[in-house]
Amino acid sequence: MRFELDAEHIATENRKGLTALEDDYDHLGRQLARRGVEIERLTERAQAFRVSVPSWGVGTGGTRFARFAGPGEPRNVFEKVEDCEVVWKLTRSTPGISLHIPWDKPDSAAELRSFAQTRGLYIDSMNSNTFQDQADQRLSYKFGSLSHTDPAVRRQAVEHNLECLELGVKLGARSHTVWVGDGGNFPGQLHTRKALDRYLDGLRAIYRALPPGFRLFIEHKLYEPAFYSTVLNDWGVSYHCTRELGERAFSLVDLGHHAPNVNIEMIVARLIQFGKLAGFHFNDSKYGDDDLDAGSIKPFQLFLIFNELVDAELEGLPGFEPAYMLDQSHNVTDPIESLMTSAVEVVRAYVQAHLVDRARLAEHQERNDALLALQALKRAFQTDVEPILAMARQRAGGAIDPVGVYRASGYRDQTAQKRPASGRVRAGIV
Ligand code: RM4
Ligand code: MN
Ligand code: MN
Repeated sequence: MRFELDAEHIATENRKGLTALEDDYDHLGRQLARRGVEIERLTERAQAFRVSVPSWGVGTGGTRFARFAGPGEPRNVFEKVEDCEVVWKLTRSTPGISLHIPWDKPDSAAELRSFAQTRGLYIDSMNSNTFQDQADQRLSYKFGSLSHTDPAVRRQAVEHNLECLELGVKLGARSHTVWVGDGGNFPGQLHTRKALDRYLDGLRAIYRALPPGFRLFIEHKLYEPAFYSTVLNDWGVSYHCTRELGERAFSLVDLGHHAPNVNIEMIVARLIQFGKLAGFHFNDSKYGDDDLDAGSIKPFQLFLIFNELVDAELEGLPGFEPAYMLDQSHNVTDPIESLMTSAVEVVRAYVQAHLVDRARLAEHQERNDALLALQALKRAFQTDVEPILAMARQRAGGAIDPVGVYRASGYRDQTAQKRPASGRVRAGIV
């Protein structure tokens, strides 16, 4: 029998915290009213916010040293969807799922699609994988895929992407993300310009096959798995490529794919300005592509990114339609708990960014008052919006305390029993 984390359990747990929440919510409401902000408008926005969950995020990750399997890991895409459902039920922000092919390739697309649908979920985005060799694969990606020197390898990589698109249509997805591991480990290994030309040619073939209504996202990354150089190394190259491709190609920003100290909010603002921002893979990092939970290291950066996004949203910039997704990997936490935590942090940054007094900020900017301009941002960032987030979740049928309710449900113990072989199955993480 399927173990359900049911509405009854959530409601029972919520009752324990509801009085305190209402009290905090009323108090915050009065505070915000003094600032001319109506709390209900923010709660509505929090409730409407959506961020997609990566199927590969519900499994345990691993480093290049080791992988420590967690109990009850999903063994196939259907079990991954079950875990995504838990994240959705408790946070009420994550109905979309991002799939990785071939890790998540179903025998029947129709079956997977309806499996998700009956749970209130949908397949949002496809991701191709040409950074690993699969057991049945003819040619190796050891020295690259779309940019490989051998045209036969390039063709194989393109074909894999076309297969993802075909499957994506059947699953009802709306975007396709291409991230490649192509690059060089040593100076001289790759001809820098020729490699990019070959990569772009491959992308053109994928772009030409893009189904109606689909958007193509490309994802830059400065290093790893290649340690000296990558073919799509930064947002500038990414921007160039999306322009070369056409109006349905966009640059995706994974927060872990930049050098330390890079001003990512500036990159976001520029891509918005140039009409080429695809959206995000949210996560956090101290050094590189650490794939830690969103907001765990640099919450102020996350807020500043949302400050740019909300600014564009409020201005109603034409074509501004960012796809929000999480992309993280968990080594020491329960993946479901980490994904819920990240989803909450992303909504938090979004709501805080809506608290920025933009008229004031504009005045400070006009007068070159750097101090008060920063204060305008800090005031929004330092507002504790937790009661808004919790109220939004609770009203939508989610949990006031997602991690607490999840732990009390016993879901992990149940899946550990139900999925005994899971420890041996690779969840598929890079
Ligand atoms: C990469 C990149 C991609 C993701 C893989 C698993 O570093 O972030 O988005 O698909 O990892
Ligand atoms: Mn990513
Ligand atoms: Mn990454």
